[in-house]
Amino acid sequence: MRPDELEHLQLSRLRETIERVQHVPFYRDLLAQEGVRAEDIRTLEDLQRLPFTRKQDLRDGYPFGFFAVPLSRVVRIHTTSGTTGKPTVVGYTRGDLDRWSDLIARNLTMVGLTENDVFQNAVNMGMFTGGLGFHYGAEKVGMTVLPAGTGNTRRQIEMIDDFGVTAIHCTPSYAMHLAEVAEEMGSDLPSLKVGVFGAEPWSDATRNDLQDRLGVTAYDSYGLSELFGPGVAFECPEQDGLHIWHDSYLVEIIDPATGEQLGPGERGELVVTPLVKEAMPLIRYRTGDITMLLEDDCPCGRTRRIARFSGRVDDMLIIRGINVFPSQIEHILMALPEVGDQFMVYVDRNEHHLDEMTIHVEVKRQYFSGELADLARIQQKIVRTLRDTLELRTAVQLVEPGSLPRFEGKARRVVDRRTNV
Ligand code: DLL
Repeated sequence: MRPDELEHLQLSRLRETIERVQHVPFYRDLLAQEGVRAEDIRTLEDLQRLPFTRKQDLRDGYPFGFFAVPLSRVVRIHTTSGTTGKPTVVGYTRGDLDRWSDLIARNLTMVGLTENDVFQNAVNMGMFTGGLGFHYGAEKVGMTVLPAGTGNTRRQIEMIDDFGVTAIHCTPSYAMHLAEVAEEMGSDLPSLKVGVFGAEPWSDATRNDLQDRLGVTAYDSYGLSELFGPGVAFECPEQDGLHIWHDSYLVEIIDPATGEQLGPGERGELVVTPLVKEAMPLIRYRTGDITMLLEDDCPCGRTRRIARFSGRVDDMLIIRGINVFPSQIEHILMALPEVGDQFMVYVDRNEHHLDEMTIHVEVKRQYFSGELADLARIQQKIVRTLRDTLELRTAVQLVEPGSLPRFEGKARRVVDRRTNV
């Protein structure tokens, strides 16, 4: 599309989005307060007159406060981690599902996949957007899709071998584990040629490792549930920065402290206004992810791109592809009467390349000096409660009250010891 045509399309879709958010009380009030109407948006520069939306706002609207259509038109719901107890809820109309799978299909096509490929989708198929998102995107390309899900790694390797799988989708850390198990099983996975990896940050060193060990070309895939899910940004065969579909997402990089827009080459927070979302339109959504616009156009001809992600503006952790906020852990622990004043979270990557979270928890004095059986019961209760909310298995170690570090300033309760992330 010519740049002027694209800009025209973006502007008209932005205006439509502003009309659509009028059905969401949060936006109706906010825009009225700021005195902005759809007809005031004359150029894309005017985007800066619009307010930001934060994850906290979505939390305040839990569960359906950000839906711009009646629930009868919402045909699917996904969730992702919230910052405290409740998850962030996202909804899709039938049209949304169609547009989302289209975006993923475009990405898969961009890296050369066709209906002749066999695609193993080795991520969680439940509320996580990565599973069904890629499932329908890959089906739309016409690939032969295996909804393999996670776990049972030896069986996954057998499927790759027996079914002649050519492309695999999973988190990069699970891909490392797959490589290791394949080596143990003596399989060099001759059919595999493409790896699509995302949902968590990963380095170029990990990419080289995965390409060598799995025999694939490995592509970075980025997205977040609030913007449909995966499919927001994706690498092309140049493997040098990620492309965003500008007809569907309006992109800004801002200084997270001031909210000012930054230019190419300046690192900041990615802010996205989705242009084609119906059930849950958003304006200037602050992703919390740090990247920058790259200065020059990509040799592939798709012009603009962003750098691979280099961190978060907040303290969100990604453990085995699952987002975890330290505030969630605090919220869960502090609601348990047996838990004392302090806790510490340690994150490691084990020898099988899998993430592990260990939480040291102080218990109240009366429990600590009590029966051992009681301590075991408390420990199990904490593990269970954390697992139910975070959907993640954690190791919990109970410790004596007063034994964990105390902080004078901002508490630093998370020690991330993973290297090569
Ligand atoms: O992780 C969607 C997804 C699924 C993307 C499968 C790619 C593949 P959420 O659970 O909402 O959605 O988590 C979104 O994960 O804000 C980033 O912090 C992080 N993230 C996702 N992809 C990447 C990536 C899915 N390629 C959050 N590099 C985002 C770095 C990533 N971080």
